[in-house]
Amino acid sequence: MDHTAPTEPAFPHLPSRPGFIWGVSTSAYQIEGAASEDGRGPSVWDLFCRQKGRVRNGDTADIACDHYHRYPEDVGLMRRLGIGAYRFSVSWPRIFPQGRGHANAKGLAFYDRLLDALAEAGIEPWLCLYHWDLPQALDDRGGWLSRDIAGWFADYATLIAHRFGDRVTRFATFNEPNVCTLFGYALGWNAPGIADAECFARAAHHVNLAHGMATDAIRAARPHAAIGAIHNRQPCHPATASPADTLAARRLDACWNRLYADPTIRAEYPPELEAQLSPWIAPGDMAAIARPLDWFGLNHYSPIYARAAETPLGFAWADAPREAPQTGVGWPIHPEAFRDTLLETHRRYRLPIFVTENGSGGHDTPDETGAVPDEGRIAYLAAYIGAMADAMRAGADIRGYFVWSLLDNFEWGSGYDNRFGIVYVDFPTQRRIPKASFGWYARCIAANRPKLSRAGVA
Ligand code: IFM
Repeated sequence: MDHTAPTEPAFPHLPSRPGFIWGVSTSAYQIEGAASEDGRGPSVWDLFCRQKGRVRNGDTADIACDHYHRYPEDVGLMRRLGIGAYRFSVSWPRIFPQGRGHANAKGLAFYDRLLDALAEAGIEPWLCLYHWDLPQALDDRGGWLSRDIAGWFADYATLIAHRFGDRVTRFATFNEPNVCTLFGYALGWNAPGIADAECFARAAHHVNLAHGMATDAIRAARPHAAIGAIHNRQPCHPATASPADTLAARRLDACWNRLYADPTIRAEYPPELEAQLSPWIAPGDMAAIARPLDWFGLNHYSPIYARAAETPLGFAWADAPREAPQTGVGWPIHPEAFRDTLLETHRRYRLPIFVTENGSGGHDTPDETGAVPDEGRIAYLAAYIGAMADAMRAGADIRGYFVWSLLDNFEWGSGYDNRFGIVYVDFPTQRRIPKASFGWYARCIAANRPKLSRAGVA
């Protein structure tokens, strides 16, 4: 097998698709650090991390990967990987320390520097507006519970599109709206830490409205932008075959897989949630939410499980069956579920799909030689990329794949314990050590690069 070292899995070969994009993803809050530098305002996560017991080991993202200062080294790593695109998010509180009003020139200048470095490396920037770091000043005014936030978000989108749209074509409005609302407003696991069914429905609807208004704002500022949103879609299974657990899984599926993609692309809410949402829906909202989009961002890791419980939404997370193989952080490994999710997403939404996150978490440590062998992650990536190739052969329109993540980073409530990077970060020194999976991914990309004919044409 070409390019394959004896001990590593063969590289999955994708069906030939000219222009297929290989990339990596990160998010601002998880890597940037510099939390109070150059005028950045606090986000809801800065305060959440300071509440006792919210984040493992009391970790904060004040420094994180110090990417704010070390971005040239990180872009250098991307260049070594041979990727074509880098998905990152912009920190709303770095741009608008108060969430709106006065824009922070130094915050904007940071993203100018990053975009220039990417251009220099020949890497296309994919810019996501929101990866969960809501400005605290807006939360103080109600945050996602306030309908006004849709307009605040659209104003932020307008500024970003005007400022960076000369160098960015690919814009995403939200990353995983399901996680930030479900975990942040229904389960209380993420910032701002609310556990209330009514708050969840309000927040969800306002996120959808904000998505629609921001889509229009970007389009108005940059008519040639390619706009999408990024959804985490995973099969939801009942913990047991009981009718109560089956209903719980159906409700989790509505909240997790359909509550955002269905209204934004199909102009309809899941029937299971209509009663909870209807008090917040004003005339004209569904048309304002369902704006034309250019692509679908799919994040996928593993199936999830639900059981009936007396919680605000009537379900609770359940453990995966014991016999299922698991990643280092205990997530089930099920590449066939990825293939099926890709096919189902293709059939349901009919948009070109980019896999914007996929990867494996673990508790990696350097060995005695200083190398970081992560064979488990390599096996995971090989199996999942292979499953993606199967979905492509079965007809799914998949145009790109981004690994989560370039770097070990601040993994929300798990702090720095769970490492998803293909580059190890030694947080006390900020030294970057490419893991074995980094080399594997680089070789996988190279093995799938279109071969040039003698005439130099692919
Ligand atoms: O780290 C997160 C990311 O922020 C959103 N998607 C899942 C990743 C792993 O948990």
